[in-house]
Amino acid sequence: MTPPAPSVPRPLVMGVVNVTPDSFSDGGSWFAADAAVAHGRLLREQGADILDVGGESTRPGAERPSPAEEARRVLDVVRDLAEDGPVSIDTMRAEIAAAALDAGATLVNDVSGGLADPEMAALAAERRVPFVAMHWRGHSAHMQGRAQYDDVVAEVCRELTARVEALTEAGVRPGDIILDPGLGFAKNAHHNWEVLRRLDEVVALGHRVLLGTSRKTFLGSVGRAAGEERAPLERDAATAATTFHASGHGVWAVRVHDVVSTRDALDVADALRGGLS
Ligand code: PMM
Repeated sequence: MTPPAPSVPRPLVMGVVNVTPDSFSDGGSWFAADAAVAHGRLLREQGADILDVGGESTRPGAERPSPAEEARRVLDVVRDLAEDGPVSIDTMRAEIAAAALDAGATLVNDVSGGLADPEMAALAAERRVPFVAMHWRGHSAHMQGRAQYDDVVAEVCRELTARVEALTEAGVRPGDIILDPGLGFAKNAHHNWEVLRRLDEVVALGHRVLLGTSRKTFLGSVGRAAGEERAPLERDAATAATTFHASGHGVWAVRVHDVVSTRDALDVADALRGGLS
């Protein structure tokens, strides 16, 4: 007997390729271009649908690279990886996004949702590519001080809706806008859990939703006493648990460092919901 189709489509897997010396989760591991390309190819072999290449760490307190340095980090990596599959560029700078699209990227992932660079919305409109607008309240040096909400989910949805309005006014097609609630960005652990509990409200905004929980601090502290948090590389099982949860709520894609455990979580979700036998 053929199993019934799953009730919600399976999320895509976006594999993270950080070409940075200082990302919190894997800082420095793939800083050389050839190491980053090899890592991206491995993630693709493991089942990543899209590779997200970034050259700026958003870790609290991280210093921004110059535009020239960011370009130097990411463009060769994008060019190489785009030869054999979809690549997104994780940047807040329109000039880097433009150069990465020229190098073969097909999606722009802007953690500021177009707020950090006034040129970004026009670029996304002109290039007609999918554009990830993440919920953001300022650069990493300031963001944790802005983690203040009466109702985090309502406010995230309201602020994302304002981004959708600004982007569509600039000419971005609504169908190209992908929303991301921005876990860990101007949000403490309590806020992150609340967003995860109420993901349906973000999905109900009517856009594709990308979710990034991978190896974030709140997954290091869950179930652990202060001082006994898991290190970033020990957070993949907890990340997979959040992927399992997200897969039941209509999320379009999950952005993760570890593709193997993510695929396992999605396979389990599919099997339980009748998509695999
Ligand atoms: N998180 C990070 C970087 N880029 N992009 C999107 N759309 N969503 C996220 O949650 C997100 C992101 C920070 O994580 P990293 O330093 O491990 O890449």
